[in-house]
Amino acid sequence: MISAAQARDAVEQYREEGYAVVRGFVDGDELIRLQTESRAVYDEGLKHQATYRHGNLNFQILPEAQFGKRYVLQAYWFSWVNKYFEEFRRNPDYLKLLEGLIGRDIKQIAQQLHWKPPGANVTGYRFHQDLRFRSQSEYDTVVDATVTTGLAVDRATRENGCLQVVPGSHKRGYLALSDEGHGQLMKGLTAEDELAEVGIDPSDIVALELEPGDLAMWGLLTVHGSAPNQSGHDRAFLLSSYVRADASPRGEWAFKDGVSTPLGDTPKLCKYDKLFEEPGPSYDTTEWWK
Ligand SMILES: O=C(O)CCC(=O)C(=O)O
Ligand SMILES: [Fe+2]
Repeated sequence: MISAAQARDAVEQYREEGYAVVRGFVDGDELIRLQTESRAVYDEGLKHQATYRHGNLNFQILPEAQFGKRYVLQAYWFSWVNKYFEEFRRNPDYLKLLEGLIGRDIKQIAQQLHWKPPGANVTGYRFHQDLRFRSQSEYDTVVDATVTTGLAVDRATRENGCLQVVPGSHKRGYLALSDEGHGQLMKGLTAEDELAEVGIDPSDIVALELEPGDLAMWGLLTVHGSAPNQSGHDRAFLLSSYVRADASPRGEWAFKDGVSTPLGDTPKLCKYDKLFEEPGPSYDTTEWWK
C-alpha cells in the first residue's frame, strides 16, 4: 500500500526528472506471492525450447543448444496464463500512482517480466528511449500519455544490472539512441561515445538500485538502459506500461473511470503489430544474439 504523499512525490519527481522511485510499493506477504508467481511464469517459459508466441503472450528463450542451458529472458502478457498477474496489473496502487499523471481511464500497453539469469550472458539493455517501440504515427499523442513502471521482484543492484536512467533526458526529444545497425537492444553495449554524441554526460547516469518491492517509473522519452548481470543473483523486474485511454486505440483496459477492469475474452492490439495476422502459437528460432 502506498500513501497519497508517496504518490504525489513520485509524480513531482517524474515530471521534473523523467523518472521516480517509489519505495515499498509491495511488501510483506504480497511480495512473497509476487516472487512465487514470477517464478511460476519463468517455469512456464522454460517449457518452450525456443522463443514462443501465442497472441500477446510471448516467452523470449535462449536455447540450450547455444547457451548450454535453457534460459528465459522475457515474458510478455503472461496475464493470459497467470491469474495472479491478471489481477496485479490493475491493482489499486497502480491507479493511485498513475491518476495524477494520466487520469482514471487507463489502458495497459505492455506487461513484461525481465530476468537476468546468471550465466545467460546477453542480459544487458543498451541505452534507449521507449518511444522506439511505438509506431511513428502515434508519437505525438502517446508521449505525455504514457507511463512505464518497473517493479523489483528481486533486489536490483549495479552488479546484477539494475535499471539506469538519465535524469532530465525526457526534455530532450527523441535521440535515436541504439537505432542504428541491427537495432537489437540486448546485443552489445552502449559506448560512452554514443551518449556523448547526443549530449549526454555518462557521469549523469543514475543507477536505480532497488530493494524487492520498490518500483521505478519512467517515460517514453527518458533515456535508460541496464548492464548485463555480473553477479550470481537473478534480477526479475516486472514492467507495466500504461497509457491514457483516449490517447491510444491500443492496449488492454486496466481502469475504467478508476474501476479495475479484467482482460476480455480475446486479446487487444498492444505492442505486437501482427496480433491478428500471425497470432500463433508459433516458435521463432532467429539467433538474434549472433
Ligand atoms: O529490464 C531492463 O533493465 C530494461 C528494459 C527496457 O528498458 C525495455 O525493455 O525497454
Ligand atoms: Fe526501455
